[in-house]
Amino acid sequence: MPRGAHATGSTDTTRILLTGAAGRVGTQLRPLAAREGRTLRLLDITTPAAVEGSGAEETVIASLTDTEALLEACRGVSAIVHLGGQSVESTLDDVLDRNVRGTLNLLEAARLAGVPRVVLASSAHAVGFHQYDGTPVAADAPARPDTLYGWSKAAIESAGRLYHDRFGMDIICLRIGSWFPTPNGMRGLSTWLSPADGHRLVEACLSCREPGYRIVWGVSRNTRGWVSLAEGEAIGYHPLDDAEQFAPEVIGECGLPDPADSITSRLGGDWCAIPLGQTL
Ligand code: 15L
Repeated sequence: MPRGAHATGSTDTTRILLTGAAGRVGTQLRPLAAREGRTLRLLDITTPAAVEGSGAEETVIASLTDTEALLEACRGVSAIVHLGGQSVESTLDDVLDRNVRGTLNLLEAARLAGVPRVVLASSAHAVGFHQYDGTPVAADAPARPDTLYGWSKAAIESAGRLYHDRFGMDIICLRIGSWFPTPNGMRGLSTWLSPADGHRLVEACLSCREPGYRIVWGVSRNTRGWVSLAEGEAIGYHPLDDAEQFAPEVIGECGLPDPADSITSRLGGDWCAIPLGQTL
């Protein structure tokens, strides 16, 4: 095992650090991840709102740039679910500070505090330029970012690889499609991750034995899906939801895509054509 390594195989989920806990996905996850005997330590730059159904929680108000606060926040947790940072396209400074530096700061704090497992929220936009051609896109398809944001997510994945290879930490990167209560438009029929499946995925990441470093897709079992579910199934993620139930409504609203428009079958959709580095 590499120098400074932590033991792998941890399945203790009694105290979990959740970064970005006040954000959209963090807020959806909190009540789902609540369980007897588990405390969620919530970290964000703003106070997370009270959420019905959430369980035992502790709050840390801190930025991903505050290395001392991150180290304190990492002490005594058995795993980290890292959702924090920039979640849409923005300036180079924003994605560098909030995603690249922020994630490296967190990984270093996790290493110093002896946290054996970190789940990193990556994104479909890290591979947004891949085109679906009828064969499911593998979870570890090479990075093909569609934006600076997508590039920063690819950098996060590689930062995770560094911390796994150097220190033996378990690092699971989630290429999250579209985590929303319902599919967000036509592309969402292929990329949707229901909150319930998002929760199933996080629990699989927390409880699987000795994952090492891996990348898995964060999508539901969508009839029109573009990506491979095999890598997720290998760690016990068995999605149950399918965006197809929303298809009539979505197609009614958006109309069918133009098959001649190649953007519509790229994983990143119209993010492949938005101005680079402009805040959405
Ligand atoms: C993402 O990575 C974003 O964080 C989220 O806001 C959605 O835009 C999602 O991708 C998506 O592509 O639907």
